Amino acid sequence: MSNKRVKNSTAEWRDLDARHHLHPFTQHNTLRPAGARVIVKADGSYIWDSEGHRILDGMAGLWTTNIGYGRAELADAARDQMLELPFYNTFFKTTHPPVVELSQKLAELAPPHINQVFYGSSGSESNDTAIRLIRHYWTLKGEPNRRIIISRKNAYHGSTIAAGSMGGMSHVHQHSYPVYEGFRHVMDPYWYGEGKDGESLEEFGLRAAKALEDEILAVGPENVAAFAGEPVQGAGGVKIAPDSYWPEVQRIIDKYGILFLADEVITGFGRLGTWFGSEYYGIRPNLVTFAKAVTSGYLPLSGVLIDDTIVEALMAHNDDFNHGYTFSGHPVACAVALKNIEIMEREKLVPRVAEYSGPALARLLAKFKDHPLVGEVRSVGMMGAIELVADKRTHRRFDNPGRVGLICRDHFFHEGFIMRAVFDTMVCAPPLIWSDEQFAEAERVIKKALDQTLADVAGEIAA
Ligand code: PXG
Repeated sequence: MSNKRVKNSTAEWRDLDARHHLHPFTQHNTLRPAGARVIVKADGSYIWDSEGHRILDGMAGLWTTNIGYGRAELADAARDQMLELPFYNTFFKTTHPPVVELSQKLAELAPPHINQVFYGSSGSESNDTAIRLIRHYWTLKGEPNRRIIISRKNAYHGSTIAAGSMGGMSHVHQHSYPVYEGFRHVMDPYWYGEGKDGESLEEFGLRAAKALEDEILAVGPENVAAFAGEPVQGAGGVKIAPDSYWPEVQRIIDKYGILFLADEVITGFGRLGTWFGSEYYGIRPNLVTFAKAVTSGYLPLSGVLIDDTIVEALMAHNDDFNHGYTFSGHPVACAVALKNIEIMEREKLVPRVAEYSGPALARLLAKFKDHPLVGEVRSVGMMGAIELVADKRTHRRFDNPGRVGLICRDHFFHEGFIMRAVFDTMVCAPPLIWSDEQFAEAERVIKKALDQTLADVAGEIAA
């Protein structure tokens, strides 16, 4: 690979970055003196920094590069489309071949009752679209009081004010007070953190689902528009619901006749070993939001898959749905998405997760469950987590949540591996292309980094 961007200018890039670039979700007064890491190139499952370190990417960029880096076919698809039609809008009764072809393809991959797509460029935008569409639907149906959307604590649905309000992270709400009204947050199905002594996984799953029904009854079913949830909470810490949870949630949704929004920004496009996480869990959402891996991150693209019930309501009225983005259905992003999906199909990456990589990730994580720092390991498909705790027996956390996670994350990085710290839970979501070589490399690095972290905090661990 060419190394053309790696010069001896790391210090200069860091300096310019500190002076001119504000980063997302960052404490700038600590980043500035330390300096940002400069990532200069990537290939396959690896990234390289400006000092020449090769790093195994256990996070697929940010839950995104499912087919891995360095795919020339995607660059060719983008180049060809840029020369043919780099941009045209889809507003005023116009369309173009890439958006039509991608929509047809997505309708084919989505569950049978879903046949239409509305596009944006980010997951946040797609959730904003879904929120507006849900409320518009109920207005069209003559039930305008149905405004409340119930989601879950620790959910991440994006950073725009509406998507951030629907999300359940208090530190996201902090900056946008007052958060939009009309959202309620119920407990997330997080057994390791919320399960009671003696409560089985199955019982806990039913209790977590009941929190939804309790909230519906508390606010009045006639006021509830929808339930929104990620099939597996990603940014919240790879929280995987017990088997009893989703069927019960679906039953409650059906009982009260509310809409169901599945946020598949992370679980879409193969991460769980099915095209969508809804298929994995056997749930029937009315709306599915997607982003990230639809293009494997090579270009920004997102959307909402919308079921026939909602489309029929739109078709039955003359009202406009006054919503859209300049880049809704951007032709180059759509062309890249089509090529990305073609590659996933050709290389059978989705069944590969079900048959090979998902089980391999589970085996890898299981090797660390007896480590003195580790409270629990869990995974589904190519999403995994290692919980770091001060006391394995009682699940007691370390003081100052997040501190030990960052220590561990830095050890990972120095060993040439990226896992993300969600407070003290280390999470991973590797590209779907990992082979035995990457799993073996990850095993060596995780062992080393966990041991180094243990040495740093040994005095805080329960005997
Ligand atoms: N929904 C889900 C489930 C997400 O994970 C979004 C919506 C918003 O997508 P955009 O494209 O607007 O960022 C996301 C994004 C992290 C992290 O630290 C996760 C996300 C974004 C940034 C950081 O894990 N997920």
